[in-house]
Amino acid sequence: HPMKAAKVVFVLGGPGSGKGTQCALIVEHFGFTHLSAGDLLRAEIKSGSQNGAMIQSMIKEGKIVPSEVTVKLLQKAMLSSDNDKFLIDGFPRNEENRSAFELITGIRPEFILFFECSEKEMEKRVLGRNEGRIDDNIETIKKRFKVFIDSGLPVLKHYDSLGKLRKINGDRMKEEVFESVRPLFTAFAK
Ligand code: UP5
Ligand code: MG
Repeated sequence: HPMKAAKVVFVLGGPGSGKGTQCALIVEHFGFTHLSAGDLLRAEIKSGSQNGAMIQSMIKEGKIVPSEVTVKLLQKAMLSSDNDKFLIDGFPRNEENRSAFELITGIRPEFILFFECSEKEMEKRVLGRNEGRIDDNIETIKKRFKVFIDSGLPVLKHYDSLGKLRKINGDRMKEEVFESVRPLFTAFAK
């Protein structure tokens, strides 16, 4: 386990809850490296990889890509970085993701940052984003909400039972949300 010394924070929340937006602010203020599992998977599709077609169809359906694919991408990104502080955004999405990551990397997260946001607000944000994502349409969004409830909530429950869950009200303006996030990271300031 060559990465065992790395400091990892998992950043979780429903689709459009503001994970990517808040990660950018944490990077800027606290020098973490941001690894969005979704971005890594989308880059893998673009790269013309063997798995590209499979990943694309899973994302289009709002389904969770097999752990071995995602964990490998995260591991590769961590090993090729010279930083030792990582925000892992949008992963783990189910209990199987969680146990595969722990087993393969030996890493236990410092804590879990969880953005709580209403479906009404998340839907508005995702539909308003306009970045051409194949999953940003109302049918796929409904599926993403359901997968988040069915598969994502058990992960949050697990970390809550370990005292590692940090719940943030994500329903506010991004600057206000960040003021709640900031104190959680002051211990990691450079
Ligand atoms: N915005 C952000 N904050 C705002 C605020 N406070 N007020 C008003 N607007 C705000 O934000 C979304 C939009 O809202 C943006 O336009 C932003 O400006 C605005 P963003 O920060 O992008 O939210 P985020 O939570 O990152 O939303 P995202 O859509 O990326 O979340 P998902 O979890 O749905 O997407 P992700 O890329 O993580 O995963 C996509 C798919 O990949 C999954 O559905 C799944 O199929 C697959 N996947 C896996 O299979 N495994 C993985 O491990 C990861 C992904
Ligand atoms: Mg995102």
